[in-house]
Amino acid sequence: MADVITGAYELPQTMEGHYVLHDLYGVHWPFWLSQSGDERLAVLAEATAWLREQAGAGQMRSALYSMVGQKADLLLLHYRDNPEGINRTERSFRRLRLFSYLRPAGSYLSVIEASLAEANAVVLRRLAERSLIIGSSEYQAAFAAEMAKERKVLESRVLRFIPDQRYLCFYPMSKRRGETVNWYALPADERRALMRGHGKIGHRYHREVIQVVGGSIGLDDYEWGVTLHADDPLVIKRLITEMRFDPASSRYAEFGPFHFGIRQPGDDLSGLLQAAIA
Ligand code: 76R
Repeated sequence: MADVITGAYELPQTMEGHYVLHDLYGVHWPFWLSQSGDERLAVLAEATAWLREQAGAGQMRSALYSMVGQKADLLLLHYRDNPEGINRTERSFRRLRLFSYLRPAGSYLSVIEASLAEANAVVLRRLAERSLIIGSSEYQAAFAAEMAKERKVLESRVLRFIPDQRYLCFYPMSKRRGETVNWYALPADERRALMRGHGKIGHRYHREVIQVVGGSIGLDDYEWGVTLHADDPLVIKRLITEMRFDPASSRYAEFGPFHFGIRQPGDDLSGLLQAAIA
């Protein structure tokens, strides 16, 4: 509570990387299916070439998912260096002939985020093992050198390519700001301890699930967009279930709608749109 009374609060330190757009569409199936085979082939050829160009050779900066359920038919996931890059991509998509056969089914903008708090704690622990005098210039130099290493590691995580696991689960979430339970009114130490607990659980899944957390305060309706990539759909279910019991989520998390998709091998739009015809 001291934080609240004095007004002295400590902001979370984060590092940001690529901007991310989750772009969801439904297909106007009757309209699409009423087109001649030639028209459909021409539309698909144009859209396929576009998607290939967007993905970048071997880079996975854009990827296509076939979505399960009625919320959407397809998801285009884009990673770009800045909002302009995202905006250029969505505008060029709207100019494709394919676009007239689609209906918007939602979008979400975020920027990949990593917490510097954990890196900071790791470095402090590492320095504690060396016999340096805290505050000395030697200590400060060692701290700076170790932090630079940690930043490099974090950089590779926030400036990453799209993971290519078969399944994707995407949902936006916020931390609760209620009158009795309020994440943002917690002292920084408590927030850090809760996130450490969260990270510990998460880390047990790190071989099976790639988590990409996009910060979206000021960018979209919730505070984060969480994307989980895995080859086993039930591991995603298990991980989210376990998180629900962890206080960082059980007390403080609020969730938006969930979206579940299957990676379309080779970003094959034709496969996705023609499969329903066969
Ligand atoms: O980045 C790291 O690996 C450090 C530890 C870590 C942070 C800081 C971490 C680890 N997460 C962090 C931040 Mn996460 N995460 C979620 C969800 O469904 C729910 O209940 C919540 C949705 C899941 C499933 C998940 C999984 N994480 C965050 C943040 C930012 C919050 C903030 O800063 O206040 C959110 C919103 C969030 C949400 N988390 C992990 C995972 C997994 C699997 C890991 C381990 C990653 C690894 O070790 O490779």
